[in-house]
Amino acid sequence: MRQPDLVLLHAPSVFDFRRESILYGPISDVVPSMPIFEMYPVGFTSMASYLEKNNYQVRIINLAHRMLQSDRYDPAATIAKLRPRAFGIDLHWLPHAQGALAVAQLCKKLHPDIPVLLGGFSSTYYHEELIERPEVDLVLRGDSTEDPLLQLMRALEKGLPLHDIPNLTWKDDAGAHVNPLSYVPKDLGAFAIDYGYVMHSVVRYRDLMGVIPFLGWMDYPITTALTCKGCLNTCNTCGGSAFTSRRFYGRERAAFRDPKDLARDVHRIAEFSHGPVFILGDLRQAGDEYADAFFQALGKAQSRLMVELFEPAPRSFYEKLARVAPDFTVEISMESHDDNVRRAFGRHYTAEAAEASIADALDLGCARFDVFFMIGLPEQTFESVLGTVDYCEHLLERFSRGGTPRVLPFLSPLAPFLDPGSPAFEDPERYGYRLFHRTVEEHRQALLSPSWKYVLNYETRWMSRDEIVESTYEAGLRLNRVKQRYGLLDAPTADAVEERILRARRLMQQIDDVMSIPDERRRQLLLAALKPQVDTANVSTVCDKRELNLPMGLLKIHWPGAVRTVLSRMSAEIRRAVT
Ligand code: B12
Ligand code: SF4
Repeated sequence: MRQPDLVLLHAPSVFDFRRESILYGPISDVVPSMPIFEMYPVGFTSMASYLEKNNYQVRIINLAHRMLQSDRYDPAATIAKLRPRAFGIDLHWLPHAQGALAVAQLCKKLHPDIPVLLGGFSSTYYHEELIERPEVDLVLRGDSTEDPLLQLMRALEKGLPLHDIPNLTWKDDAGAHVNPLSYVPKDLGAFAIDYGYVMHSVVRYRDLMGVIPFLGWMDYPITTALTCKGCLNTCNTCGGSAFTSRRFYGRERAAFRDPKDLARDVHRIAEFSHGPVFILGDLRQAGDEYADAFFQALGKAQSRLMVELFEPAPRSFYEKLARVAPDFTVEISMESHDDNVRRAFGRHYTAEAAEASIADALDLGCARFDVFFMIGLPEQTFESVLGTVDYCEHLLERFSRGGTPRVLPFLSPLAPFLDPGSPAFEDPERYGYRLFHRTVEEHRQALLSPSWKYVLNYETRWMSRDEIVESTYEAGLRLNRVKQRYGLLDAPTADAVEERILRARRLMQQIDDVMSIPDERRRQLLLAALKPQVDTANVSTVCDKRELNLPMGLLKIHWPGAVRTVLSRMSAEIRRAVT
């Protein structure tokens, strides 16, 4: 089998998570991943398919997923067998600071002569620190790297100089070089996510587990379709905001995909998956005309559409949505029940407006409305967090039909990190934050701490780290029972969640006690002894992750469509090779 030209590796957030005793806490309860964040960036597929179209072979290996799947899986053995022109590793989400750098070290140790490339948002923010590390040779910056990556692959293949490759930070004997961040495309037409690439690569490398986006995807194959790069809003803790993009990723203004391309993506997904399609980014961000053009191009959705709102939508939006996707679902992040906290976070609408919008959506057939709240926000106190739980109950009371709630509230902490590059990270005092870690190295070390309290990189003027943790558990306990009362959870599930929260709380206390022991060796021994209990408290701490899922039929993957997609990719590849 031909060696791939580029291998893209996705690390677990903590490389040795199978051995380390770490109480991760509810840091990933409201995303599909486990706490080691095994999901790789969706940009892996767009980079891979762009290079493939230009005759470079790319292999994605989700090491995190493979390691989760099997205790015996040895990432070093996999990497040792590979000999690409470069290894690419995402340090996109900062929670991967430890794992991504450990994988980089492993690649360097096993293949000292093969360049190690880092990319993603966090790599962009920290490129100057990263390039100083011996395990990192190259950093490709920016929110779009497909074309610079192609130029880099050509330069590596032909031994050309690296000076002219946009967005690249690199080093040679003379030291580090930072090429201009000049590639920031406004037109996203060329970067469609080629879902066929993934299926084809399963066949080519005979490796299904290595490309699966997250544990459990085969049972719940949710797929995303992307509306834009960047964002028009600035939420104060967000590292993907307009402020951050402008200041650190070179993007002056968000760029939007052609609504026809977006509609095509939704149809393509339905060819191989019976799972829901999550439209990333509010469809109305680029104006109502954008949403209208999308609905028109879509015609009728073959999949269940999940749409995201950045602010409450008017009734007319749901009317149009219901015509193309009658069983649509919606999600909105209200962050807090308190208008002042929401405003301090950077969202400028009232709870009253949100409720009016929810009422309209449900009236027009919305199958489920998910509302997300967060802990660790500016101006948010312990009492305010508990007030949010009461508000969740109010939502369930108001939006039930025939005893069945049609709204699903979620409450989780802003964790583990305040995003680098966000307004609050850049100017913590102004927003009432106090930072504990700033550099990559500080975050890398923090990730090895025994509990999520010590991993958290912040506390606020209104809540200490202890209070953030305690309010999370207390609110989790209360919301769990509220959900049971309203029939969203059956008694055994609610009991199990409560048991996990109580166990996590006890363990937190035990870990704090151990941390107060001065003798380092004894501390390590005691922490290691806690691992079996810690592992059982690590998944779905404050809510059961399965609550996120929409009900699905027995058939999850549309196999005939998947095979057709693979065959058409293979014939395109043969055609390209012949011409
Ligand atoms: C969609 C999204 C998600 C989706 C993930 C979809 C996916 N698989 O990628 C969901 C909702 C699951 C999610 C979860 C999380 N997210 Co998120 N997410 C976003 C969002 C809104 C858009 C990102 C996006 O789709 N970009 C478009 C795609 C096509 O590009 P891309 O994947 O970024 O890849 C391009 C570049 O980044 C770069 N690149 C990326 N990796 C690599 C690697 C190499 C080697 C190279 C060369 C280049 C490169 O090139 C790619 C191609 O152009 C951003 C905010 C924003 N406005 O950007 C936040 C954002 C990226 N997420 C963030 C965070 C914190 C998280 C979570 C950690 C939150 C949590 N605690 O649960 C989790 C982690 C999930 C995991 N790994 O398991 C932060 C990251 C801040 C930071 N620097 O750490 C952001 C900036 C804002 C936010 N707070 O939401 N997220
Ligand atoms: S959190 Fe706010 S700033 Fe960040 S992507 Fe969402 S809407 Fe945009």
